[in-house]
Amino acid sequence: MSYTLTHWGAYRPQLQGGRLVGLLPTEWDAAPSPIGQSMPAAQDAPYRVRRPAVRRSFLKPATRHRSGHLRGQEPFVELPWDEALDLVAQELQRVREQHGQEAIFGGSYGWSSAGRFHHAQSQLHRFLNGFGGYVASQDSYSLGAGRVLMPHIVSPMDALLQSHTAWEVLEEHCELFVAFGGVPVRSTQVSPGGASDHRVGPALQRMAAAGRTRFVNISPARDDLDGVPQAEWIPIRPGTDTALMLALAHVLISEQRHDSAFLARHTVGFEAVRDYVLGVSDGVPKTPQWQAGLTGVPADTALTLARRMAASRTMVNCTYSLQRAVHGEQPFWMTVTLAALLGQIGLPGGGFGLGYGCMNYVGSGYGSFSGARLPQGRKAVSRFIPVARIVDMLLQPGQPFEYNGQHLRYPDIRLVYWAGGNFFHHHQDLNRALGAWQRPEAIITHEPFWTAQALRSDVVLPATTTLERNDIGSAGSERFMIAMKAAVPPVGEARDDYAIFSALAQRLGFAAEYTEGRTVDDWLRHLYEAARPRAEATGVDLPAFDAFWADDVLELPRPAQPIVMLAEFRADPERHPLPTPSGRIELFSQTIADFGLADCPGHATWLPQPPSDWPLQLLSHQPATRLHSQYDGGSLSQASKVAGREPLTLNRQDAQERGIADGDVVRVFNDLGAFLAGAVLSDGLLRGVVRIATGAWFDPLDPARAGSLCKHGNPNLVAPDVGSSQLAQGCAAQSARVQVERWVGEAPPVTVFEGPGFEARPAPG
Ligand SMILES: Nc1nc2c(c(=O)[nH]1)N[C@H]1C(S)=C(S)[C@@H](COP(=O)(O)OP(=O)(O)OC[C@H]3O[C@@H](n4cnc5c(=O)[nH]c(N)nc54)[C@H](O)[C@@H]3O)O[C@H]1N2
Ligand SMILES: Nc1nc2c(c(=O)[nH]1)N[C@H]1C(S)=C(S)[C@@H](COP(=O)(O)OP(=O)(O)OC[C@H]3O[C@@H](n4cnc5c(=O)[nH]c(N)nc54)[C@H](O)[C@@H]3O)O[C@H]1N2
Ligand SMILES: [Mo]
Repeated sequence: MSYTLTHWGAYRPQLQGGRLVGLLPTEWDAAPSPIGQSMPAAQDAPYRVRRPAVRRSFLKPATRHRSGHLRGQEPFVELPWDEALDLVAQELQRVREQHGQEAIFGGSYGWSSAGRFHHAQSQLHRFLNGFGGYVASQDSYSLGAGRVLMPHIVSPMDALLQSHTAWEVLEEHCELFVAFGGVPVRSTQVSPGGASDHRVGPALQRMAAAGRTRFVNISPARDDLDGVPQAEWIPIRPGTDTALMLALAHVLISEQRHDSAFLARHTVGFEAVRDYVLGVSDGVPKTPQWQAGLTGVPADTALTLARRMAASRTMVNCTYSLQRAVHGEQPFWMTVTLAALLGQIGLPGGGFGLGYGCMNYVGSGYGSFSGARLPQGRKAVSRFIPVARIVDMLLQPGQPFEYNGQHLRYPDIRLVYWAGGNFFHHHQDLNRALGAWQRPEAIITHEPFWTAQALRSDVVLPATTTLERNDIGSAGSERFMIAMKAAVPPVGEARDDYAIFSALAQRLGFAAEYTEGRTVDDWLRHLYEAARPRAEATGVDLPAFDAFWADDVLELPRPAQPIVMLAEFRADPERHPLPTPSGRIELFSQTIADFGLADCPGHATWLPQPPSDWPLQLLSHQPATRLHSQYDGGSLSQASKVAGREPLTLNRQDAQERGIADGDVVRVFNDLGAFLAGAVLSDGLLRGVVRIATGAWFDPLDPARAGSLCKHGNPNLVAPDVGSSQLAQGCAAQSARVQVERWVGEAPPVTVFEGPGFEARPAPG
């Protein structure tokens, strides 16, 4: 029996008469993800891309570069592979000759699929580097603010995430788990590269049963700690957590409950923080009373919580979601500051977490060794943008912007090449994005499915899914490596990204460099063997490739010592300094202060959300029934829809005031745009907050009309396209304010899963 690996888990493909009929959970996974159920039917659904396709006006040389405004409104013409590849190669060459390498945007953000070799972004970046370079993107939508902030104050984000204290250590030692944003088990279904053994749900269950750890869920939503039924819920207004944390700090400092010895030896900048918290520097003491008006958390609750935190072995966790907002740097910085005041960083069960409940691998207890990886070639172009600033880039070529203390300018992009992402899923303010998307002269996308992005591309090349190809499945801090074996043949004329880029490299004269003369199976062997010495250096003894491939599954060893984050630094900060300028935790960062940014000063600071007249805060959380937009058409996601649309949770009273009942179609809107959704009424969501999962495929009522509403429930119609701050420029999707009303009359049906219109090829001449 062979296996496959997805971001949401390992499965055993089940075939009947050569057809994929199911994905069975593996024997070792105590909490397999149901998302796999969605995959078999999607394999050959109507929204599968079967053949290379070109947008009608792009096929005609006369209108090719003057029809960007028609993207998403025109039928496609299917072409034989050779002709589609000739067209793409010709466009790449033309843009390079006329505008240079810096006119090619290959940022191509997105999760694509598990599997180290067929990782679409890696293939694209290797290809474009071989071609002479491209403008890249930096950081992620997930952790834009965190990735830029954390190296200044503790260490790079990846190193931190891989060294989160193991759940088993928390089980034994943690007395109080204070969870900003909760620890939603639904998000821990995934790990980038493949959550091969789901550990968080079971760990929470054991902790709930043992009763040794008290859990406090500080979130607008009760279900953010649904893994622990007895968890205490402190509802909080979104975007205000920093104020509560500052008040907790106020109690600790004013009652002398802070750990002066830890602060003196392991941190810099305590004095600046103390003066700010006590109000010495700005005249505003950050008391429990002060925060109550901002957060909605009663002063007493804050006071008691601070004392409990000081008296217990306490883990302070903050989910990524808090930093995906305007001023998103602050909750992360303040989480670290608060944990430093408690002085338990580096102790088992204490300190801080910046991602428990965000991914399966965070706190898994496995080492960071991530196995095989495809070399991406030499970077010939150094130009980049912070990933979430793509629309600014397309709309404002040549304009200056700030990023991490650098004064940069946007390049002038003529060709956009994408493989493995869905821009019309992940980007904010889609109406503005649609305008920007008209600008490039050519947009090329590889996709297995007719996503909103594929529908708005000029050339769409059909990519295989993981089920249709061999690969090596492995991810950092995960338990298993998987020999992923093709279960079914490619659908239609789909090819894997490697085959597509190889054929293009052939046309463009660098095939030998790109392929190094290897077939896919040669590459798998090569990449695996190249990983063995790296594995050995981290104490992991990998068997030879043939043994791995024959065995299907390889279990990686757990480190001899359970992982406790920053334990060495705690024990001896002189011998194990942090990679910050001071070698210590920077509660005050001179570097950041010297950038002189009003929206990110030199220490954690209360900065309110931008003012707004829209009455409700819209949170867009990660979906339980899919990964982002992937498999939204699948059975699991479809079964979760309400009135045929993405469910929107409203507080019962907010709904009743608006005459909205359970199951109604509602319109969610602000000055940026609007979408329809299916109402779900709840007592477990704070008043003034509405919440919808991301990932409903963008489905405008009238694609030809600017500002058309989305019939299906994509929250990015109303989420603002602004940076978290001038420091990080991270995605700030959570800072959305809206109104909601009941939709009267017949609601338009969702049609996005029907795929595009096709047209026969025009007769020559
Ligand atoms: N409003 C709002 N927006 C958000 C967020 C939010 O909280 N709120 N969260 C943000 C976050 S954290 C993230 S990470 C992003 C996610 O945004 P994305 O990563 O762009 O979303 P996915 O739906 O995973 O898109 C991956 C695409 O790759 C395709 N694909 C899969 N395998 C292959 C392959 O082998 N080859 C090729 N060529 N294609 C493949 C899939 O079909 C899919 O369309 O969204 C962000 N957007
Ligand atoms: N099943 C599934 N799991 C996933 C993903 C997926 O698509 N599907 N995506 C993965 C990816 S790419 C990422 S980056 C991670 C993201 O992990 P997160 O960003 O942590 O996930 P979210 O669901 O956006 O947010 C978690 C909760 O935070 C709460 N929250 C939002 N804003 C605030 C706030 O201001 N204050 C407080 N206290 N709480 C707030 C919301 O109620 C929300 O339910 O999830 C990963 N996990
Ligand atoms: Mo993400």
